[in-house]
Amino acid sequence: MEKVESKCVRQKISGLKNIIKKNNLIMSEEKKLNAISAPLVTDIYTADPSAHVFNGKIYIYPSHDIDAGDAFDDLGSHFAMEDYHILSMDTPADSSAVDNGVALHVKDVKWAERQMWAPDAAEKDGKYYLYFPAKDHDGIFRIGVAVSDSPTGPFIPQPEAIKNSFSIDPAVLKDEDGNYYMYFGGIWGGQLQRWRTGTFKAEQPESPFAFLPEKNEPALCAKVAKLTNDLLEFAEAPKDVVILDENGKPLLQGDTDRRFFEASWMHKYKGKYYFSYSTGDTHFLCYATGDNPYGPFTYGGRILEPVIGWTSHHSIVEFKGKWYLFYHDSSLSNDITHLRCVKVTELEYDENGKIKTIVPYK
Ligand code: FUB
Repeated sequence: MEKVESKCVRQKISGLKNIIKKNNLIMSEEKKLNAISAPLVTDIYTADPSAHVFNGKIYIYPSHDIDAGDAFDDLGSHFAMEDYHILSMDTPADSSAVDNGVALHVKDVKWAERQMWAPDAAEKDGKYYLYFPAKDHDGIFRIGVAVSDSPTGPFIPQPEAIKNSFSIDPAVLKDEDGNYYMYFGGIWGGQLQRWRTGTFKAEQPESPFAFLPEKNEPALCAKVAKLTNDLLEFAEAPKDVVILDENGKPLLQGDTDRRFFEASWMHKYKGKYYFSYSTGDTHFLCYATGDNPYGPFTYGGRILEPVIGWTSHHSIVEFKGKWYLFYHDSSLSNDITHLRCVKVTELEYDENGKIKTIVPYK
């Protein structure tokens, strides 16, 4: 027993050291004190905040981080989340959010086994839909949906995952014409690279780097699919969300400061579609703009410089004429990766519709 424990601790420490070395992340008190915003809840760890305004109030659909004791690795095995709590706020100016308790637990989802990662929600005709990724009983990430009469749940899961769904980080846009679109996907532990040929590559050993394109090949894209009228299934086969550079060429896999990694979000500003995402191992939140929900999108710039912690994940929402970025960092726990806290700050555009880059610590 002693041996097993010390091996686990050794693994954790060496994983942590690798992450720090690779990414040169600095966890300093100084940085924390100069943060531009404070955690919205402090009694639980929360991350990946998807914010929406329903009935004039803000609801945040985050991941609920826990320390399940798993070793750190590049597949994100230590993100062992089991349930979702929905947060609510009357206005983004509130200094804290209300935690509305457990809205859905993995033990109540027949098809899912573990790792309830970043969720999102949508509303239609007074019903609320919680979209969430989780690993099924074969260790494959799928996306599920659960339904409630209330924005805070409890949510009743569908018995099966969404047909033909895969990978992680669903984000749903309700477009002005009444259509709903889901954006999703994530590389490395999010398994997107394993689906390049259309079927899941199950070959072992499982590595976050196997099946990725070469550096000089087009980057892997997030996916988009229109949803059926009942919001429970894909109405079409998912398509690539292509991001072009300033010369109209798709971003390359080696362009790690700009290419898609995970954490899709879509919002509209002055009639344009803004697709935003995380660059993962380079820790930026970036965006690209287009004229329709499918794109292609042209790279627009950075939204958020790196936060304390490895991951960066966000949502962008308008409330009473102002725009807000909901995001997370690890300042509450000082943990490098998986014990995070959600935050909010105002987001601004310049006169040409460019998002002004936010620096999270002054
Ligand atoms: O929270 C687990 C994973 O970390 C999310 O799905 C990713 O976007 C990253 O934030």
